[in-house]
Amino acid sequence: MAEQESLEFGKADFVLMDTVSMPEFMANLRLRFEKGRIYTFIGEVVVSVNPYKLLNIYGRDTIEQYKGRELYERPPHLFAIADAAYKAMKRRSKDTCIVISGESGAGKTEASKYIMQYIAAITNPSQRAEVERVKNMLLKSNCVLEAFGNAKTNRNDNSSRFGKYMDINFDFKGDPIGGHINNYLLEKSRVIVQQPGERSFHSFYQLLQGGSDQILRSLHLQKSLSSYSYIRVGAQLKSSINDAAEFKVVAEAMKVIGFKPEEIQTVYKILAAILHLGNLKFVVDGDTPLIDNGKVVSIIAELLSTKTDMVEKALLYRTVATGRDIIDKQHTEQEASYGRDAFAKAIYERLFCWIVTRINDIIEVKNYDTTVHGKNTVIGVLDIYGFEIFDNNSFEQFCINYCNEKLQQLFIQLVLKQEQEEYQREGIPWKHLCASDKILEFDRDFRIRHYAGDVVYSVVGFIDKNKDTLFQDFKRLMYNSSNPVLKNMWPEGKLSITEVTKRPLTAATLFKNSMIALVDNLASKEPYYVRCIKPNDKKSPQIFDDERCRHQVEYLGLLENVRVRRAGFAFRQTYEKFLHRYKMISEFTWPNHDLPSDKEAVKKLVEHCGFQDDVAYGKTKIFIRTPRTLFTLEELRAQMLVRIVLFLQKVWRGTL
Ligand code: AD9
Ligand code: MG
Repeated sequence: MAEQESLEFGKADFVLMDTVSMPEFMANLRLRFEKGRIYTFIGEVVVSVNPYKLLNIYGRDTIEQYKGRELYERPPHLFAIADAAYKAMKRRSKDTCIVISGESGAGKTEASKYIMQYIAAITNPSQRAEVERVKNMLLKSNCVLEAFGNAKTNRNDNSSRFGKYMDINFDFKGDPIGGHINNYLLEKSRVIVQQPGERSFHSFYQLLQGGSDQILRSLHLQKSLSSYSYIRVGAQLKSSINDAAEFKVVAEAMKVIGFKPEEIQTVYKILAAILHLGNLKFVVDGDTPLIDNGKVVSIIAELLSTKTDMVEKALLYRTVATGRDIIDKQHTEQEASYGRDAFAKAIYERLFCWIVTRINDIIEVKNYDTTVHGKNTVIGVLDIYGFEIFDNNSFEQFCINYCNEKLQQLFIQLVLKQEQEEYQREGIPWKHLCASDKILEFDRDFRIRHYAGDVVYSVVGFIDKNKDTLFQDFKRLMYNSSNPVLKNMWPEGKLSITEVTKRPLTAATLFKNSMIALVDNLASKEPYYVRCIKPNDKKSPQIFDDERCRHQVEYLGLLENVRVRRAGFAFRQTYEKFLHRYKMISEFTWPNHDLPSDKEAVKKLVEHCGFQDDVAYGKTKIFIRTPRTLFTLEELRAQMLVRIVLFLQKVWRGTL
């Protein structure tokens, strides 16, 4: 159990509740939130409540208190979970992952950043320059990704509009040597339209508010947000983020990460081209659509390093192959507007993916020879867009909520079901518990009963977004850009119309496949969980909305989690591994035992230490009920190691 603070702060681990009931759970959660104790354990799971205010609990001194300590030695904290994942990785060479879940605005992204900061702070004690460089890149990449992938929504001023899974690779010493980011489906429709009260991606506002006059002039932009049709909806909104200051921070971060000046310049040009595209109007002359504001086309052509007539052609025509003939088919006005918006969304999405790829190029593990240095191990950190329900829910919410659904199922599978199955397999007496397994159901009006609530999805635009059509002409336009950075983002533009035969997979299929791969990846690692709760919908540090919190506790399955945990065993290990680690504690097992099996040897060791009432013996593993026992074993082991070292030193010096 977690080291107990004064009881005035409530119970630090829900496992310690007198009775496992919703009222008691909620009373403890509320008390701790009101006392500024936003973290509480359920065994090895950390439950976090968004404080909506800065707390002085992430500094160097706090980091020192958690470094190398056992999970239950210190009060609950993200650092405790980060340290546990790190230790498992280092001591047992296990790939681990930290899965952070909770609805939109619950605090996942902030938690993921604190976890990464912790890992950066406790590693590389010898200050190797290359490791410091890697750590710096990993930390700096966050603010760049947030600038281009986050936006103000009605749920969260800094809402992640993409999913992020970051692997941090460690060498045999446990120091970070690189990383890799997987990004999942960016909500690109936000580039062209936002709901009232929301904004587009931060990057646009940062450029307009923070770019120097010279930069803006070169991009033919003016500071006024309301001049640009694509971002007009949220132009007047107050943001809690200082866009102008953030522009400089992001530009500096890109520089430090290793983006070249011409690459950064291209990023700005793409943002500007999108803003200008939004202002393009089509007028109809007879049946023929024409571009109303030709000057804008030439600006776009200049920014994208292509020719004005080619941009115009791509906007007004599309090339189609009819049998052996290739013809230019003129768009209707509606098709032209559709094409323009699809183009704007696509170049933003490409830009985002390119930024991720560039960061990956820079942070990926290089020159690591596993035959010399041993296995390189990984800690993965997952921070994905949270479950969300808006007044109007479309394809994007469908994907986001589907993703959360998958993660919830994984949690049930890993934390609840696997636990029960393991006890059964090992022959440990066990009363079966029913986990609330809520599988997705469809009824016909497109209402889906999700684990976190019912959501009605609007079918308007759904199929279009799923098909995600981008006329091939735009791809060729970009591939033929004389800007090499841009050209590189569009490799498939080199295909001619007759070569493009395959119908691309739909957005939902691609997303589904990426989710299956993600879940498989997480399931192959040792998982650690942070379950985030949003205390109210007003972003207030004062309000603990009982009803809202209870709902989240319910659908996150936290009470079931406590029940499984209380009935269960905190720690289990195969007899062989257990002996390998603790055999020096007992004279019956050190240096080797002469008992008929490892299981018998472990029994002897446990009895010798007096822990027999706190363990159960499975077929292949020992199960330990309370973490305190494990902690004591670790202490005994550490004392013995010191004695062994002293003994060896004496032997070495010949003083024995
Ligand atoms: V979404 O699914 O991406 O829409 P998140 O990621 O769960 O959502 P986020 O981490 O962005 O939420 O937190 C929302 C806001 O809550 C932050 O911008 C902070 O203002 C606030 N927050 C969250 N966690 C903390 C914290 N530990 N300390 C202080 C916090 N403020
Ligand atoms: Mg987030």
